[in-house]
Amino acid sequence: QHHRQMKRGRTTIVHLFEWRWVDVAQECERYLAPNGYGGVQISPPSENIVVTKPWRPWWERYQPVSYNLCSRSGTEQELRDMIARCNAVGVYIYVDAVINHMCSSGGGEGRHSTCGSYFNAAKEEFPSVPFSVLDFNDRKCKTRSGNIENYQDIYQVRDCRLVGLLDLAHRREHVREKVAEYMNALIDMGVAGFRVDACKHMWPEDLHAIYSRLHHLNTTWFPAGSKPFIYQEVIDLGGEPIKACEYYKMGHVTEFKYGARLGTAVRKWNGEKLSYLKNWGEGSGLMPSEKALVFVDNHDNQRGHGAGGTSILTFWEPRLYTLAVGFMLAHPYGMTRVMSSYRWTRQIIDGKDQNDWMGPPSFPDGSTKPVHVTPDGGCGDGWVCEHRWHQIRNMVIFRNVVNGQPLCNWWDNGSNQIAFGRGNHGFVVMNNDDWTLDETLNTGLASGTYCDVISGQKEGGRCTGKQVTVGGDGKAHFRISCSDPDPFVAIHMNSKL
Ligand code: LAG
Ligand code: CA
Repeated sequence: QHHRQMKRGRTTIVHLFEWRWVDVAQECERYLAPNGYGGVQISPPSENIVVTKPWRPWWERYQPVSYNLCSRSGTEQELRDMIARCNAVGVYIYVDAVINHMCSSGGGEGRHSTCGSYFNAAKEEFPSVPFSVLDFNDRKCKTRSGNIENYQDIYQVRDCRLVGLLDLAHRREHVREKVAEYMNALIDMGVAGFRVDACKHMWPEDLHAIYSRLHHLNTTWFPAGSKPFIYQEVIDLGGEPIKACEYYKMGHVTEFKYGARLGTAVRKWNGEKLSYLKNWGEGSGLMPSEKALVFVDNHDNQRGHGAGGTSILTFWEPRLYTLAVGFMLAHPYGMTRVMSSYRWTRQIIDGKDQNDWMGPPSFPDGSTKPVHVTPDGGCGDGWVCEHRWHQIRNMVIFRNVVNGQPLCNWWDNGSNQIAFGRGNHGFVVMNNDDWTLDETLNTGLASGTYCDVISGQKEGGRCTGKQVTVGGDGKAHFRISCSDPDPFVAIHMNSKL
């Protein structure tokens, strides 16, 4: 479950958070494939509870009531069509699998679910799966409230309810079978893997038992014998007894220290500097690169949920955000995931966003709005589409071009100006100081004139941005003013004029 199922030469996943399947399908064809994106993480496709207080929050999708494939993103038929169309253009689908729990114990009784399936949360009955009271962990959980109360106790973290969500008993054969059946239905439809939600709250041995029942990928699109790529969401910032490393043998693991620390460095908090990123990676205490799924922000911590805290950078601070994403995509560490968000009316009072629950752009009936692409290639109607920002898109291409090349020619000024290369394939220079960067640096690239893909790009043999001349000795002169629209420059083999 480790092989990063991705078309050759592609490296990066984009999380199209809350997008409808019909929009994902179109985006694969019209944008992701032509621009070298390797895959899409989709929002949970399973049927979930409909929450109306608050009104249709994004997090209702983390409360399944069955494994029927209908949600605010669309129907099973639309999901199937999306998978086939994305696969056809070499962009693979990774499903957000919510398997630790069902809906909240207070979810009520009835058919207030995305395809109208009946359930009874108080009685723990989910007949469409079916799960019944026996399939939940209640007797195993020892806390008074039945909820997780103390993260220092691994038994309650795994056997009690996460924020009141009915906790599935994965030790039971029936539960393993039903969860595997759900994941296998998706594999058979053609998905390439899973982001497994809330893995900290499940026992590694139970996850192993479930993963070992998974089918090989669909041979319409993948070589026979291919295994799904699995990346497990485990929030390990240190300080708790459950460690990310418990999950390495089963797949990749989300590296939450990445965004928290990178945000701190780019913000220059706690005396951090970009030059301190010289040993970024295992050397600075991150998990092994070949296990790490990395991201600057995710759907939780961009709005104060999950983990990471206030250092996390998001689209709300575009200049610093772009710099952080640029660093991530230029640096060889980890498997990279780009976030693609929607805007909401953020209202922070005493450090907490009162509207952190708000769902995607939607119509009054609660259905999700289509993603509208504007003439300039951006997105409208509240969709942010960070993955279409030219700097981010061009750095995804950069990462593909330099894939497999080692980090080299590191330079820094001891402060917040840094530069590094990737073999003889690409080079980046970043200036996060409050003064101009004006340096001649060894790029490792062949001599010639290159087009900076941050201020512009190569178009029809011409450069729409800054040009960089690399001499026969591999050296080039860079000048980045701290008031430039973006404080960094990136050049690569394919941006040579
Ligand atoms: C995750 N990873 O481990 C997801 O990334 C995260 O988005 C999920 O929480 C969580 N695990 C459970 O799948 C989200 C929200 C929570 C929300 C939960 C269930 O961050 O805030 O809880 O989904 O919808 C909500 C309310 C809670 C309430 C709970 C049960 O916010 O106050 O206790 O529902 O009613
Ligand atoms: Ca659990």
